[in-house]
Amino acid sequence: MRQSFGETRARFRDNHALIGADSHERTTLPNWPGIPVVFVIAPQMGARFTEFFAHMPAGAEALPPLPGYERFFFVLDGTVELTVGAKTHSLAAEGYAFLPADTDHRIRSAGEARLVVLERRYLPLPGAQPPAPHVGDCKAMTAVPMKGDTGLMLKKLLPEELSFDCEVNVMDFAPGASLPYVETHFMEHGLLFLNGGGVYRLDDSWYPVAEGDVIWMGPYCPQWFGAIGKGNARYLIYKNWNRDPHVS
Ligand code: UGY
Ligand code: MN
Repeated sequence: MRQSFGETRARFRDNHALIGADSHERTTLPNWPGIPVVFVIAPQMGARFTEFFAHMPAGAEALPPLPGYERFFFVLDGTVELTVGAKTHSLAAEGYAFLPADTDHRIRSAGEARLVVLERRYLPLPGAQPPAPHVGDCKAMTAVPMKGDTGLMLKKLLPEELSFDCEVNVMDFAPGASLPYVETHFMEHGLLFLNGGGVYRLDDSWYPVAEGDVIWMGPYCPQWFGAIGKGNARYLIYKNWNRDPHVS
């Protein structure tokens, strides 16, 4: 995207950040060999997780994250093959997978593919088994109204089990729909706009937002969204949950 006079919509504040594709900076990682990655959320900004885009060229292969870290990825473009143990899954756009910490796996791209990846250090629950790997297809899932509002439909991509220390959802707003109130909570969010846009309130600022934008919401960042436009606005949103705030 062309820019003039050094302008950007990117914002970085104490309790939130907004990063659009126009300010992406590609970098490299040892476990994503030959694969440009763009970190949009990282501990350096105060987050307790990472969110990044992986631009996989044809024939690339990604390795697992650091020991103790779990990984979620969602296919934005192209198709990848995920191998976990003896099983290989083919994941096309909107396919996704959760790999528990210390799960050996490989992600291969036959052609070009683009992923969004979330990673965090797993917080085990004493007495509970860690979660199992989980693979799904967002396109094939049935959405349910959020808090009774049929203008705001929700897909929960991960099983609702206490062994999971985070959730990843897709929220789909009809034109004109909004969050019912300004949320303020200790949990963090990493959010990617998949389609459409609107106005996002973060703390005391209101931002125009659109497809491709990423938002970090830190603990207690007041948050609200209203969809504007003729089409639906849809976002993928991570949240830490199922853990006491003393440890999460
Ligand atoms: O689950 C959530 O906290 C979600 N409703 N937050 C958000 O969309 N900003
Ligand atoms: Mn929230």
